[in-house]
Amino acid sequence: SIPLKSRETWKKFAVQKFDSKDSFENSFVRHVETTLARSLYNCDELAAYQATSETIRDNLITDWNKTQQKQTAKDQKRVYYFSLEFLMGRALDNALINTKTRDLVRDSVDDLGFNLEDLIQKEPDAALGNGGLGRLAACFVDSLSSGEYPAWGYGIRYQYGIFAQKIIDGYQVETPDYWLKFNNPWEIARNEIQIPIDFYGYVEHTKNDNGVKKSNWIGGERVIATAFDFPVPGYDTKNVNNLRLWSAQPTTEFDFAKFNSGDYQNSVQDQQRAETITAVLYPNDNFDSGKELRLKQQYFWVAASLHDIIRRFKKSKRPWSEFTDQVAIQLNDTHPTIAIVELQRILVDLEGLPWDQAWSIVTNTFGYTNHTVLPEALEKWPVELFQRLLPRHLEIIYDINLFFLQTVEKQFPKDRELLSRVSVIEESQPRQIRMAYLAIIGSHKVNGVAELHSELIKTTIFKDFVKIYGVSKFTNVTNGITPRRWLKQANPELAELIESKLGSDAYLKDLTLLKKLEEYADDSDFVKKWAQVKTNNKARLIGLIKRLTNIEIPNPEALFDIQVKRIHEYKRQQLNIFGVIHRYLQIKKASPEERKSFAPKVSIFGGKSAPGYYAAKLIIKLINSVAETINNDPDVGDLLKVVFIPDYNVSKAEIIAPASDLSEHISTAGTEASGTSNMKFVLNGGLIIGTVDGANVEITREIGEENIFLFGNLSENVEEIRYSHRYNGYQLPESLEEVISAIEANKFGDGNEFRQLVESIKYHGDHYLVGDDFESYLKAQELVDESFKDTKEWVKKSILSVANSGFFSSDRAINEYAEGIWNVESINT
Ligand code: 73E
Repeated sequence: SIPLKSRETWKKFAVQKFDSKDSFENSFVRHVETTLARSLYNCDELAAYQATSETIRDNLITDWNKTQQKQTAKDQKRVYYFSLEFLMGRALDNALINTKTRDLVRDSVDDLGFNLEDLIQKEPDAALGNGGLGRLAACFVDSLSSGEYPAWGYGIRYQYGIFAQKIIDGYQVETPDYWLKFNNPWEIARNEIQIPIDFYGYVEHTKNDNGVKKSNWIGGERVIATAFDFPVPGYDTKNVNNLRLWSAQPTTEFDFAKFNSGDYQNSVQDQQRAETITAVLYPNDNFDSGKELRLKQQYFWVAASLHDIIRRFKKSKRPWSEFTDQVAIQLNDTHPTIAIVELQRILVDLEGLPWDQAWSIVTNTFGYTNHTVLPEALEKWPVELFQRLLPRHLEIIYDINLFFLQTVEKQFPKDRELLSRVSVIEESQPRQIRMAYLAIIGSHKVNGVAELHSELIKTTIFKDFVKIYGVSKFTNVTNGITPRRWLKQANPELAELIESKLGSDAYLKDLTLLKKLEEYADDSDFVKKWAQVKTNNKARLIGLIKRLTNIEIPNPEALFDIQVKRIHEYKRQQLNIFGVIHRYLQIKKASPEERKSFAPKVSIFGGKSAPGYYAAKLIIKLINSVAETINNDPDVGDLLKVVFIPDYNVSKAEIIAPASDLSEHISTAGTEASGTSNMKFVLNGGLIIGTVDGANVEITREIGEENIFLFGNLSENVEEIRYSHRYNGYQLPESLEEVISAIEANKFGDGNEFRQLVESIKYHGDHYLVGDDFESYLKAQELVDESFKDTKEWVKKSILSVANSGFFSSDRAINEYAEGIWNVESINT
């Protein structure tokens, strides 16, 4: 470190954060002229965005450094959030809001000849995630920083985020998202952090001098993990936490055997392959594709993160027995489950701890969050693949399983069925490793993400484990969203109106303060302003739709009915579009006089399908075909418009969520673990039509059932109905038959094209219960139409919903994790 006599010099020149227009502008110009090597003559909007971001970044790094120093000095327990996805979206606007510098920066860039809103649009979305799971991780790091928890996120710095979606002839076409094409001001490359990660190879078994068995894994391929740090500023605090994302690089060590045999070309090429590990995010939501490269990503990221954490722990010179006083790790789904095995390997093979002591440390370190019960999403890996890629880890998994099954056998003697049901190894062809079971066995707490879901996992997929471990190992933490991004940033007008009544912005840190808005639900001046904000937000969305699709929405007073989320049969966009077709047929049948009684409506869809998910892609095509017919039918006019917004992402969600009158959360009951867009829409004053599924249940409880439109079969009946479909047959309701006939009669393009979609419902069991819920859905939609006609009542529902949505802040969720699972405290307590 720096000698004492030099420290005064350092202190004299300690970096000053900008805190005025002058100091901002000074830094901005310096970044344009030095960092970007430009000048006032060639500073375009992109350069201005970058200079602005560099200036903010300087402030963040200053606080980031102090935060890390403070956390190190305090030396308390830290939490590490392991997630294969962080769907962060844009950073600039969020940083301006969280550091409360937005007004100052807006005025400064105005002085400099730019418009802040335009600069913000220049930033590419950091779209390193698929959907809800990745966005949850992003909301959680925001809340961890805002709540001043000593916390790090760990993930992968994919070079390509989720693909960009184009719609061509109504079909989804995927194009690569090379989000790093310009210099990314929001990351700090830590080239000095280089962690070797091994794959393949073999295991050496030896004995030490005392005759104790030792295992030593000799890797066969090595890559280097380098760190990229993303500062995560909290709201209204100087606390800036770290999100560390790993990138794969080739080793500089050479394969000399190949090199010397004259195969220089291949030797270099092998090394180049290292980079593919972190090249691209797998674009499947709620689906396990089981590809070798995916498992490589998982081990690469987890091994690098654990190495980092252990290095930090070792600096404190504590004994291993204190590891769990210093470290909590949360597994965001099973994707990082191999961390359980890797930590056990490090402790036993490298640190020489006895198995049982190591295992106790491991299980007390990890917590596991389950996000889905869908069988096709539950991760399994072929034993054979593990044997090749991670041979020592497979041995350890066998041992973990053996010891686990031995205790089960003691507890439930002679129940062979039970043993085979709960074994980590599935005795199938090929044999597979059940990652969820490994995650349960290696963690001290397992949680679901909404009450209904957490109950479901206890009674279905993890039932046997409740019997074995007792119910207290299983808990619930209902998801949440950050009100900074999803209210203040996405809906500045509503935030301002709320602030005017609550007297401060304190609700952004304690969202339950919104409750006070109830007092104004009948205040006619407030109601009017509230409605005006919604109208303005709808106008903003109309502009976006026009830009992206060229579709004109003629009537901003129409009911905006929105469903934006990943396209999936279980989320039932098909149910929605069938409802739209039904409405269309009703309009067509009506006389011109009768048509006047229809409430004008705009049906808005958006979302990506996994590239290989044929049924979901058909749904997108159907929506676009229906849009084409309806939008061009003069009989319909302004009564109904249908829009598919292409390339749904976080920054589009920020414009869409504030503009809904109604949003749809209509999954087959028991399939959507939580949902989080439901929370975003409610927080922005939209009402919901939904099934009794996921967090809809708690939303209903919080905002009152008079303020939500529920419909459909309940989760406890779904299995029985499916069974009955299979063995007793079933009949679709006439209303749905009529819709299907219209599709088959080529009313929306070539009906033949949608045959597979139709047949899965008509003849192949209707797994998602579209037919069973259709009539109930239509009834709920009728109720919506009725309610919407009474504007005053509708706005009142909207206000009361927002007033009672405080529970859905991710701050609340994080506090629950901290207390109930991590045993971690905020730095100020
Ligand atoms: O209900 C959502 C939930 O709100 C759930 O489907 C989603 O997680 C959200 C946050 O808890 C989710 N994504 C995945 N599993 N559940 C998943 C699975 C495999 C790959 C990618 C994503």
